[in-house]
Amino acid sequence: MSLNQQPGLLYTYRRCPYAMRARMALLQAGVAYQAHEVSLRDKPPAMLAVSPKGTVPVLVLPGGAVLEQSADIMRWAFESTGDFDAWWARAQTPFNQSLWARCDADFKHHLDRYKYPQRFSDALGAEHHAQQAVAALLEPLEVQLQAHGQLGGATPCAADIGIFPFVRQFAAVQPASFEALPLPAVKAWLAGWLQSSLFDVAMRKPPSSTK
Ligand SMILES: N[C@@H](CCC(=O)N[C@@H](CS)C(=O)NCC(=O)O)C(=O)O
Repeated sequence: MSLNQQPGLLYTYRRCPYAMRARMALLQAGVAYQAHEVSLRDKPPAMLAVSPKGTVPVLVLPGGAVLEQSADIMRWAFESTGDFDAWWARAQTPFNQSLWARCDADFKHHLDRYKYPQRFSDALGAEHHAQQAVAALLEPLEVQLQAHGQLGGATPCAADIGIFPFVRQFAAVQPASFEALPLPAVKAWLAGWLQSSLFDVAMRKPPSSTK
């Protein structure tokens, strides 16, 4: 951020995995932002005025431009600061792009049905969705992480922080079942991100928040 520029306004929800990946990218890129923690049940009219679709995160830039997809906020964070250390560029390999797409589509679909079986009228059952989620994302993730440690290679890239919040959510549904999975590299990767200062700072509660 240049010295005379105001920070952007980020509408966010602390526990939302899409908002987590956006906050982590902004922090990693060193982009200052003003966080506005929203209640998903009572979204601020000012947010809906600039982004009627009503999902978080939404970033309103000082010039008035609105970024309303988490991946767009991440890309903007890295590219507007020169993509130092190529965090964004290294996420653009065909493998990382395919894994990211699986995360946001199939994995999220099955994760929601595993986590909230009562919300979905679906006869397949939570265990079926857990297995499908593992096959869609965690197994290919395991192969990559066994070879390189991070999706960025030896060091992380935007795909690591883009996907990590969703794997965290999956692991938290039934921690004992997750621990029993034969995915040692995914578990080590997840543990590393959970202990990272980047995640710690991204999860700090705004002063007025009670959530
Ligand atoms: N494709 C969007 C998805 C964002 C999203 O679905 N966020 C959820 C919270 S985790 C949301 O705001 N849902 C609206 C609601 O619950 O009313 C993105 O990548 O930013």
